[in-house]
Amino acid sequence: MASASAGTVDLPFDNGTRELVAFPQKRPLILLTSRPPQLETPFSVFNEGVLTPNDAFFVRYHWSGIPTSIDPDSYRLQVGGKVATPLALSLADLKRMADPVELVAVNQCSGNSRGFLEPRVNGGQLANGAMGNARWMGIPLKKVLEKAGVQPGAVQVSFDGLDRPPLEGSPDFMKALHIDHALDGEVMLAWGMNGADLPLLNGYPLRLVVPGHYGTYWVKHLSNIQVLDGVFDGFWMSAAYRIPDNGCACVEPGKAPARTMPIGRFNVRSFITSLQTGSKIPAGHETVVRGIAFDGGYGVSDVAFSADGGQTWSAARLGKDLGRYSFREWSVAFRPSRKGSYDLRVRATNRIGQSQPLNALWNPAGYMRNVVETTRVSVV
Ligand SMILES: Nc1nc2c(c(=O)[nH]1)N[C@H]1C(S)=C(S)[C@@H](COP(=O)(O)O)O[C@H]1N2
Ligand SMILES: [Mo]
Repeated sequence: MASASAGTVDLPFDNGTRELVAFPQKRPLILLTSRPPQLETPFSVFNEGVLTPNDAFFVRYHWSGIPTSIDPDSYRLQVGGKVATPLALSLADLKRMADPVELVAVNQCSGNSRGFLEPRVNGGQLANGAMGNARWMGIPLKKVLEKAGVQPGAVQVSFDGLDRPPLEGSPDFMKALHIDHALDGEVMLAWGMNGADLPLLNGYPLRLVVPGHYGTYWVKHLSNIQVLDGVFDGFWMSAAYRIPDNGCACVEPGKAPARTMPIGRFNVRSFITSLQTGSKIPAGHETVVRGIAFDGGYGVSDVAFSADGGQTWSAARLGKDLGRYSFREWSVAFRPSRKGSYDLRVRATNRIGQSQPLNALWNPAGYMRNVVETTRVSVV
């Protein structure tokens, strides 16, 4: 499926050398695995604009049995279980069922940034590129569930896509949401991404968009929705994608959590995008430092910037508000007089006061990393 390598990049952790490879509809991206395709966005893309272009958007799959072509005319979305009327909907049915809605929202893998964990943990050794921000177009999931008629006693809704495990007996990738969440009017069935059809590798022709929630719930090539009268117990809910059930989703490094729960909303993160570790900037001149921040949907209220490794902080200016699920751009003017090395840090806070830890938290699966990042630059 992939074309030839377009060079390599070195991610800043041990064994971080990766090939850049172009898959269909994608520019060369950082290759984690090729079967199934798992591709990370080069971090420089996040400085190109607040929306992540479709051809640069990361790709994550669990099983190699992914669809390689889908006929939009014969595609159907099945809706069944505890409903009054089971449905089999074509794309045309979905597109005329309700007025389309658009939402700018971040999709981020639970294991984004896992490669930076110390001690290291199993799983895809990702840097910070398993995230992206797009303008999604579709209809609220609620409209489809209402059309099917959810029956009393519904507890959860499960979602399955067209991909399959390569071996019988391996658990099909399926996810579930509580019925109230599924009916909240925000969870979307999306066919559009940044004004175009979804790329095949991002879930063509239809995917779930679960604003503010980790990418694991954003089921691609969505083909089957079942309303359930109990808690879905499939592997990818009951065993995988679980976090320590405590306030920090963290444990002492190397320890196992006492209790776990399904992963949920994003925590708060922020990044400098205009400079990277090793960048050189001139002394005695103003450099505008820029970046992005986001959270699980309360909205970023403040971004603080430090040029002295976190001893003193000043407020960054927030950019245009594209909605509480979007990346929020920020910028700050930095005029260093002293030459030498500077540790630049950014720390975002959201509207309910959640922020980022100064020291990295740890859990066995390497989920939800959101430490305050440090970018070490030289002033010359
Ligand atoms: N059908 C299907 N949907 C899926 C997955 C999958 O393996 N199969 N992986 C999920 C995970 S873990 C993530 S992080 C997101 C990634 O979305 P993307 O590949 O469009 O970036 O897809 C989700 N949806
Ligand atoms: Mo993920």
